[in-house]
Amino acid sequence: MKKVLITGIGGQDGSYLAELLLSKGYDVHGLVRKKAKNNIENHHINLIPIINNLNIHTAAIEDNKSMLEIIRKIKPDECYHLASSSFVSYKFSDEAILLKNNFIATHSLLSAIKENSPSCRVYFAGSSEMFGDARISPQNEMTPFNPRSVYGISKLAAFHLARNYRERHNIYVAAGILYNHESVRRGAQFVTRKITQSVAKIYHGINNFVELGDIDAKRDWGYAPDFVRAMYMMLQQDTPQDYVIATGQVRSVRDFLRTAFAVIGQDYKKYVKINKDYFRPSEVIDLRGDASKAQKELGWMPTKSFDQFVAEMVQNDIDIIKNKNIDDI
Ligand code: GDR
Repeated sequence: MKKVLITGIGGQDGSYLAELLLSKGYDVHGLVRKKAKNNIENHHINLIPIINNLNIHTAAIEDNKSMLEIIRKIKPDECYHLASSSFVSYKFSDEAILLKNNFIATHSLLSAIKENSPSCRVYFAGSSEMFGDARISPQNEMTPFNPRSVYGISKLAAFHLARNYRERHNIYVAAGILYNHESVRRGAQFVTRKITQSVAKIYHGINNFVELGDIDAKRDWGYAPDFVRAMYMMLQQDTPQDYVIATGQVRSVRDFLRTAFAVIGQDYKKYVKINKDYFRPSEVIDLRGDASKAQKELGWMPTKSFDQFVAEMVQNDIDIIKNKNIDDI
């Protein structure tokens, strides 16, 4: 039985990956922060249905000593490093946290693997934000990086570190350069879920508008379970490599609104308020991924269309409210 460690197991991607690997017969270990361990219901609701099949460990991943200990104890065959601060913030006060959670933590994990489980295959979660204000579109694995946010810089620094461990220390590390990926498990701070939750509240008559930033901002949005499958595929290759995972189709927040409101038969224009506070200072321009390497070498293909997963997200949020006591909302 293969052993796997997933950092950030409680998040959108981590929980889908845990389900996928359980279905493949893995012994699944997950890392969560201390305060989450005894309160899975509140912190990691997505893990509740599978919690009895998981081995949950606590550690501050940026702390090298505790990571050395955890890796020595588990000795995983595969490790998916998904824990990170994932919200793209431009606030000065968040910069040090982003660097600690995205860069220092990656160093702590990789060095612990090198010391205590050097044959472990590692997946590193890179991001399209590493391309930032890309000069070429669509972007592929050869496109120069040009990050425009400290988030993108922290991910790119960790990406270089991962490559360095691969080339200098011979550790099997594959990196996914993942574009935005959404699902019913997406956090409410991201624009897609913010919109689908608002549509559901409008449908139930609880709210009558949604407040957003730049609705002409564009993204290459895919379906999270498809992207998680690509992570698994990357670690099954003979040689570790880096892959762009994206749909290649760009849509605006406005397109997302139009599609989501169409699910309840409404015109989004009646319900949207623009709030300048949500605008970002150096918004990236044309992030469109070219996943042809992953398609050719991994045989990866997305399974769900934009319209399909937007409808699924709206319906899910409508059902959540329907099944809740109105006082809980
Ligand atoms: P992103 O996702 O920053 O691309 O990072 P997010 O959903 O936050 O933003 C997408 C776009 O929507 C615009 N926008 C708003 N965004 C939010 N959050 N709230 C709003 O009210 C709003 N109005 C407009 C944003 O300006 C942006 O253009 C995601 C994360 O998952 C990262 O971890 C990951 O690395 C990248 O995708 C790829």
